[in-house]
Amino acid sequence: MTGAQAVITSLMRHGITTGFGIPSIHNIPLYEVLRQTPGFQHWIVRHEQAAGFAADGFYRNSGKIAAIFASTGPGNLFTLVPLLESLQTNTPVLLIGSNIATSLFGKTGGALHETPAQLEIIRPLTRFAQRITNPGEIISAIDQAMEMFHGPMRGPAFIEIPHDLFHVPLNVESPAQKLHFQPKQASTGSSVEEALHQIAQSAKPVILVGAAAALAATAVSQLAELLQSPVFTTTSGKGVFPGDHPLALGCISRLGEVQTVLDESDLLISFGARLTEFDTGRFGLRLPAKHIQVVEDSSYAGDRIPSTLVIGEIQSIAQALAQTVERRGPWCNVFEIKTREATRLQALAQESYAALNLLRSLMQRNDVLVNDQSILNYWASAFFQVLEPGTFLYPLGSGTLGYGLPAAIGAACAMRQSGEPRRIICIAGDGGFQYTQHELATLSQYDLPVKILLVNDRSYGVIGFLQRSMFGQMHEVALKNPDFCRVAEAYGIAAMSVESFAELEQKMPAWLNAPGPALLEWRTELKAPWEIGAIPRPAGVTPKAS
Ligand SMILES: Cc1ncc(C[n+]2csc(CCOP(=O)(O)OP(=O)(O)O)c2C)c(N)n1
Repeated sequence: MTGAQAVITSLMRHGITTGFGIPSIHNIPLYEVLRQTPGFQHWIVRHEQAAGFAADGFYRNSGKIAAIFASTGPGNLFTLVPLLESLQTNTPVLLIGSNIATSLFGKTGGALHETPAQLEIIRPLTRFAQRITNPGEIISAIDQAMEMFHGPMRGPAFIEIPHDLFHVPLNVESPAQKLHFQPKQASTGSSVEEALHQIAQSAKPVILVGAAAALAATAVSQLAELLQSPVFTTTSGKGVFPGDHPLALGCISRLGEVQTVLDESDLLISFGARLTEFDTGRFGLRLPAKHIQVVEDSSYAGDRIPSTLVIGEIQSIAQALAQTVERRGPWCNVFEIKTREATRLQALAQESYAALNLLRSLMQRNDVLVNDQSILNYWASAFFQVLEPGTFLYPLGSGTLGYGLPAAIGAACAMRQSGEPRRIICIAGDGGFQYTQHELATLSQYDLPVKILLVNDRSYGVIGFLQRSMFGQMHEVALKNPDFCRVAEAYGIAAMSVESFAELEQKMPAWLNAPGPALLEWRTELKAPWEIGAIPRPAGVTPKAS
């Protein structure tokens, strides 16, 4: 077995049977093995950045790990932003990247793609990174990456392989049997006891659910129902608790009603939630006097927000709490709050809110909404109702533009491989879309049925809003754009454009139900949710006095 065969055999042994990448001079031997491995599904993209985002979207939608294949220097470095996104959201992805030949190590200058300290550049954006110096190390490096993927702090792994080692035979016939991974860190009984004590003392508990609580969803629901406590989610956790549950109070990023409830509550119990700057109005959200934070690892929570940490497997901790707490009556009228808020939002008469409600009404429960970073995406974080886990993808780890389309491609590939028919919808602005617009080629090549809603305001709109708020003026935000419909059509993708909400309403069903990929360009100017008062403005985004 060669080094290249060891890589693919190890991946397959661990159930990693999907990869995104671009063949290159330095990793051709891997692609030769892939050619001979029909059980491995490889998807070619047009940029390594897209390979990284696609692997991220693939995992978030399916819970399955995908490999990213990239080559020495530029190829690997183009994955840096996706690795950052996956790192900050604990999303497992495995980058298999090459390096210059071992015979060229030790001296510098002139080697193709040579990159100073490649491993050291990438390592901080991973939770496991290893340089292979002997092909015999490949199998154990992939085993160690897998162990990290099953541990409490998951995220990206990088295995760097000098390209000559892909050809070198190993002294083993085939990798050992499947590994059995250590169970996740067990919780300490005293912390669960302490949590139970605080819950018993609390008269008005609220629950917050983050993405890391996905496996604990049933137990968290049981707990919420016993306590009759309202349940919020983070943006990443949307769908972990179904948005149409009678106790669901939506996403904390919308502040407003959230703050009112939190101010009244005396205890926050959060499960697998990271309280980010984006979700907390720049860390301005006031939390109840007590906060029990259930996480798998203390570094996931971070140390900006004080809490009583309960560390361990979230599902078993939630189960332990649900088995012990006593049933009680409601302290908060969730229905009334939701009705009041919906009336207030309707009165704002914003097409952004109406468009999201229209989209939701036309989508099935398990259809997937993948977000870029535009004004409509901020509205979606705050108000779009999500009904199932893994059906709302948002680049909260890095806040990067350009995530939407390639992550939607990853989700669509997961859907294609599982055979489960779902619609994958991507919302992006004209600015963000152009970061990874070239992935229309990937969509077209595989006929992946991603529906793109492109909101074209011919500007970096939200930045314009911030500039107006802070300085009363705008600068360098206006964009001269291509004709997006013609661009899509040039890639062989059906496209149409609408100029009004009435037209959007009329065309949306045909766009959503198109058999293959389809782009719907909505030419409009939407107000940012902070501008119109749908979300209170965080400190620092107050209108400039004229
Ligand atoms: C890589 C990257 N660069 C810059 C930003 C800052 N940024 C956030 S939103 C935004 C404007 C996005 O414009 P567009 O996609 O057209 O959406 P709009 O705000 O107009 O709705 C910018 C530049 C970012 N988030 N990511």
